[in-house]
Amino acid sequence: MKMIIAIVQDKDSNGLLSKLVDNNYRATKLASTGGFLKSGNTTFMIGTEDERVDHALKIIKDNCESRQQLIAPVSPMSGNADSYVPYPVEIQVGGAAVFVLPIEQFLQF
Ligand code: 2BA
Repeated sequence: MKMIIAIVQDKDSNGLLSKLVDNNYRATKLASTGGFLKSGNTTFMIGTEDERVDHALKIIKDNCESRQQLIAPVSPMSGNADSYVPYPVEIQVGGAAVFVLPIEQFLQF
């Protein structure tokens, strides 16, 4: 068994959850915050059999878009003036950051 941890953008989360459930995956959706942008994203925990991992990864890939996002300039008063960038910078976020972990035991009581 494996645990898939997928960090996705909030905009993709409801569509992805529906697709996972439609395909008989069990998933838990958590509200999370990205360390870099310090804005909300969504983390999925999906426990599944080894042979179903590739299909789950395809569903994630097909349902999570990569998007450009603008980072607003941060006031030099709130940080290091040396790293101050006075204009918005565009970065690419997502589609999904995914980890696949081995599971030693899965128990339900
Ligand atoms: P954030 O940490 O808010 O990062 C958002 C986006 O900012 C990243 O998109 C990346 O394009 C950029 N970014 C992050 N750290 C950077 C840095 N040190 N320098 C320059 N640009 C940087 P993604 O790579 O698609 O990541 C989206 C979200 O996935 C991240 O949100 C974070 O919540 C999670 N994530 C990505 N890689 C991770 C990892 N290795 N461990 C844990 N969480 C991760």
